[in-house]
Amino acid sequence: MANIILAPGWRNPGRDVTPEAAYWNRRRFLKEAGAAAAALTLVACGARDGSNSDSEGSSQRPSDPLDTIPDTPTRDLYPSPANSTYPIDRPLTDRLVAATHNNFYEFMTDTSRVWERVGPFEARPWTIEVGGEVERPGVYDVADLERELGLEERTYRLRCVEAWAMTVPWTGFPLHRLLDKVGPLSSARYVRFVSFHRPEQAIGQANQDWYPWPYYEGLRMDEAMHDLTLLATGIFGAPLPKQHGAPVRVIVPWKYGYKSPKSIVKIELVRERPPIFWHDLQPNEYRFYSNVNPQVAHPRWPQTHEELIGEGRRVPTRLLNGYGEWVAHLYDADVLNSLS
Ligand SMILES: Nc1nc2c(c(=O)[nH]1)N[C@H]1C(S)=C(S)[C@@H](COP(=O)(O)O)O[C@H]1N2
Ligand SMILES: [Mo]
Repeated sequence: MANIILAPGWRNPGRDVTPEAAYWNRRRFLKEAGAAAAALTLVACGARDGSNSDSEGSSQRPSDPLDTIPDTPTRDLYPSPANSTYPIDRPLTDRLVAATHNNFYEFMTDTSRVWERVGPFEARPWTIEVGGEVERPGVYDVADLERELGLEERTYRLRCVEAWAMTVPWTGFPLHRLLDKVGPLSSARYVRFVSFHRPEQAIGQANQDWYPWPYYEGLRMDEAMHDLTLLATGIFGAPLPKQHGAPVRVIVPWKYGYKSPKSIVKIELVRERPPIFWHDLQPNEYRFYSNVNPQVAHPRWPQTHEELIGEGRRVPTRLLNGYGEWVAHLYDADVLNSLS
């Protein structure tokens, strides 16, 4: 990734935040614009076969942001009983606001339009491969895991490094239940997550080929085993809409949002600290730990405040996103007070 030119002034059309990808230089930007135009042309050609020809040119464009929930064999498990161990001090974000403000670069960098692009993505049925330093590696069907491990609802704050935040009820189970099931070996020190790679179903993977797809993330073993860390399969009492990471994603509420990878296909327990997608792209902006910390400014976004999406209200950022009572003991001052 040589020749990266920071373009702090560049903004997504119509957006009031600078996206994580603002390191694009003009050539890359033009490349995407060109590829997007080419893709539209292709789809527009398809439309001649009689499929609908709306302005997006896609016959698979959802008509509604909540029309993106895949057919789910475990629909009867939703809504699930609420677990209120972790109290919340903010009103819930509006469900439609959350479903139309998404970071999911596999589809599009414009957060307001991700939902329009997820139509072709086949999010069910779905399996996760769990392997590495475990006693019982295997390929697990998400629907089987939902039934076996038990679903519950937890309302968490989620804080994006772009300084916006939301408060939403996730449905899922703590990741430690799955890790206990597969039996971590004592050699397991970190957990590595990998998202899907399907350029034929995810237009952002097809036309932004400079990203090192698939998306990958990681946690330290104690972070992964912490009760706050969820594998989420639902939101607002229903299975996840595709733009939120259907059918299963990680949620780590005390870290910046990019530490919560969507639509994961692989969980691997490893000995060494795994590389992470955003750090590999911009090492001085994204670090492995990425704990929410108002005192540690990101090079492009001061982190002292955050905007509550849908409300437009700005509130002070809280250390560890307000979860310090439960996770501060995991870190020494070095980790907390550096960009990490
Ligand atoms: N696979 C994948 N996971 C991802 C992302 C992404 O682009 N791809 N974006 C991350 C970022 S930056 C944020 S803030 C959250 C946003 O989750 P939401 O769209 O459900 O609010 O997803 C995270 N998980
Ligand atoms: Mo984010």
